[in-house]
Amino acid sequence: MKARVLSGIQPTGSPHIGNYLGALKNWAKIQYDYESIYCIVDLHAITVYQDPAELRSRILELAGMLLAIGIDPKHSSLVVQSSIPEHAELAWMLTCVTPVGWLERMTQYKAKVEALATASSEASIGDGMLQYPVLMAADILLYQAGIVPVGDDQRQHLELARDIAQRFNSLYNKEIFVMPETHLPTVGARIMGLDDPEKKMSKSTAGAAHAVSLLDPPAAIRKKIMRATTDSNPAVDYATMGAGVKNLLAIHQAFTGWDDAAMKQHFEGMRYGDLKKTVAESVVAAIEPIQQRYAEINAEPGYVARVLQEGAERVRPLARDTVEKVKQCMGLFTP
Ligand code: AQP
Repeated sequence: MKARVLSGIQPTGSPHIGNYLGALKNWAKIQYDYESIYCIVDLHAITVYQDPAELRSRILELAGMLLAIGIDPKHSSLVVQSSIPEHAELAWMLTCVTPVGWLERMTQYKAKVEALATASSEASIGDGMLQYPVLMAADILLYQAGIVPVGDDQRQHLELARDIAQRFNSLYNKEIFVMPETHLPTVGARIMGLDDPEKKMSKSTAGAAHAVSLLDPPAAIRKKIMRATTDSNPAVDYATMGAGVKNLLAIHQAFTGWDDAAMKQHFEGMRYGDLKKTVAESVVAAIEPIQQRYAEINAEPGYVARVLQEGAERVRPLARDTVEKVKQCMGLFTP
């Protein structure tokens, strides 16, 4: 039997090259080696207010994009999280065994709270934001996924999922949950914002020059990369280069697959204008075929919705089975 893989992405905006290089590209690559479940995590998205009409259309846009980057519905189950109620059901049961201190220590929670507190009133920080990693643990443990391919930024959440699984198993003295492992790509694991290379590229970060979306037309991609923040040097110097230049090189390397020696030989001493042009062309070349497939997928009415329905039907029995086991284990009512 193949090991089971699970990963998720939030429909919080157009997927960007950070999502692609840190996660999605790898999803498409490994799907044939595992039994894969890829989840559009809309319940996670609503931990921050989302305009309902936009959220609805982004879910379908993201599903189409996942198919366009190569997720093959014959091999992978593509699922919208809220279409399987067991995600929320298991999350509640796990919440009850998770010490609140574990959640308060999560760096992503602290960063999001800080960003929201300065942007608006503190009242907009919902409890869902604190519970976010418990819901993520539920996503993983619901399907007994052994492998969870995520970007480097999600590593802490994955460790928490393991801690929760371990705590549950030992509290109830039963091996209910499979221990999930991480699976990280080596290059491009963390892509930073083009406008601020100290912060990771994010779908929901405002700013026209922050992220390259997988749906950006070539002219917009070139423009954004030409405006990327570098440093006060005129040209690439591997000994002293700052975070912005490192980020551009990481993007190029992840898209082309060049090794470190080839990268250094090509870019050492190159002026920043030329560096940016080279990177922009490698990004455009990689994204154009994805955009073509996206257009083809959307030209077939009802196709994306059908894939999502089939995905949900395939995984529902797994989800039901885990929730029944957990309910029995905890002494909950199981008629
Ligand atoms: N900048 C990044 N570099 C590498 N990987 C990244 N991922 C996200 N940003 C980067 C990976 O993409 C997958 C899906 O991400 P997500 O939508 O679940 O959540 P996120 O990490 O919060 O992504 P964003 O783009 O930053 O979204 P918002 O703005 O909504 O918070 C994950 O595997 C993640 O590691």
